[in-house]
Amino acid sequence: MDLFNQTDLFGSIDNPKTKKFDLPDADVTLFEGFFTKQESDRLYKDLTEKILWQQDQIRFYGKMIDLPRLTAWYGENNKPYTYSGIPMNPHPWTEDLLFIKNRIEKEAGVNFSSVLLNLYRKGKDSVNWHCDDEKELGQNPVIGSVSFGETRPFQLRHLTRKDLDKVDILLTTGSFLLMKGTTQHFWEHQIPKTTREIKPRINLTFRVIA
Ligand SMILES: O=C(O)CCC(=O)C(=O)O
Ligand SMILES: [Mn+2]
Repeated sequence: MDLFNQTDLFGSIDNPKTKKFDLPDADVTLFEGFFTKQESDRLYKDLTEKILWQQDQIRFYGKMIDLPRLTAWYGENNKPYTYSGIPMNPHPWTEDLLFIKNRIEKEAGVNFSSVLLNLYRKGKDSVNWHCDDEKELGQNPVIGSVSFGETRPFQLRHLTRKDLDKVDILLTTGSFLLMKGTTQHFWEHQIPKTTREIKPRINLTFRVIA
C-alpha cells in the first residue's frame, strides 16, 4: 500500500479526496467530498428553494433565446460585473452562501467577492465552451466552483495545444474545484448536454472581482 498516496490518505468523508491535475499552463485542483453528504443534501434543497433563480436570454442570430440553465448572481453590491454581455446586479449574500464561501476560502486562500449560481434543471441544460477571463476578474482569475445534486462532467480543453486531450472531470455532489494561475488564459471549459434522464444540478462559481 502506498501510504503517501494523497487519494488514500484523504479519502474519508471528513477528509476530502484531493486531486491536483497535472496539466500544462493550468492550476486545477479537485476536492471531492469537500462538503459531507448531509451538508450537500441540505444545501441542494435550500439553494433550490431560496435562491432567486432567473431565466436570462442572449441574442442569437438577431433573436432572443433562453440560456439553457437558470442563473443567479450574489455578492458585494459595489462590484459591477458583466457576464456573457449580461450586466449582473448581485443580490446580497445569504447565510447558506456565506457558509459555503467561508469553507472554500480557507482552502483557496483568497476572499471571494461574488458568486454566479447555475441551475441545470435537466440533461439538456448546459454551458458552452468559455473561459472565465473577464477583465474584472484580474490578471489570473481564481475561480472556486462548488457543485450539489446530480453529477455532471466538467470538460477542459487547451485553447491552442491541439495535441492535448480534452479532460473530463466528474463534479459530484459536495465537490469543490479550484482553478487559478494561468488556467483561464490557456484552457476553456464546458458542461455538455446529455440525452440521459438526470436530476438537477446546482453549481456555484465564486469569483474575486478586482
Ligand atoms: O457548472 C459548472 O460546473 C461550470 C459553470 C461555469 O463554467 C460558469 O458559470 O462560468
Ligand atoms: Mn466558467
